[in-house]
Amino acid sequence: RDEAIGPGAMILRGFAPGDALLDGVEQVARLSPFRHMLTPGGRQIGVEMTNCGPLGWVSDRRGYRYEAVDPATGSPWPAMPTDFAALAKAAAAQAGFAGFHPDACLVNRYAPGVKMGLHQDRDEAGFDAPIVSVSLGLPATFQFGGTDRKDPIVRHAVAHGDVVVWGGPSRLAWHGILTLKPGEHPQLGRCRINLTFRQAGQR
Ligand code: MD5
Ligand code: FE
Repeated sequence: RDEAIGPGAMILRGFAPGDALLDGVEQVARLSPFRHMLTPGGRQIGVEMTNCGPLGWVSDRRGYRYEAVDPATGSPWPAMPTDFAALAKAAAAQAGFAGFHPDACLVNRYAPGVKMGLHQDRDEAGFDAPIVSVSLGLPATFQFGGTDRKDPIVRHAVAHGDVVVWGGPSRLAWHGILTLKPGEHPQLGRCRINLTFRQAGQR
């Protein structure tokens, strides 16, 4: 069931108890609602975002960074639900990365028609720890390249409950999500949610 997709990168199909995580998403979003952030260039990001845990990823005209306080509420981000953290640690361990302690969980929400363009994740204080990504709701297609922008891109389908772990040489790989296709998920309706766990702060 586990599928290596690159050096240090692995898809764990159905590893997450998808339905059981939806309560946590709802509780996080009640305290720190989903919102469209602005790029440094002043454009709205199509994916709606919120965070939980000690640090949250934010973007505005001043740039991309991690913050302990939600700029929309003025309060700390909601606590990371204990089952979120346990799942992320178990997935990292299963992929060969023991000792993963996420301090940030970015929650991305995609409506049909929304995509995330190719990028690298470089806003964290270090790149030794892996990133753990949990897909919920509508299926999507990951684009996964190499560490060089010109490396070939391969596509992988990800569905409700799939977990992907990106570590080692794949930690700085270029990646993105193709435009979400229309559809209706039994639990989540017309959306896809992705939980992205990171060690973002200084260790
Ligand atoms: C998503 N989110 O489905 C993806 C899942 C993000 C983001 O990309 O930055 O919020 S995380 C996929 C990922 C993370 C780190 C490295 C790699 C993929 N990779 O090497 O391909 O909303
Ligand atoms: Fe990313």
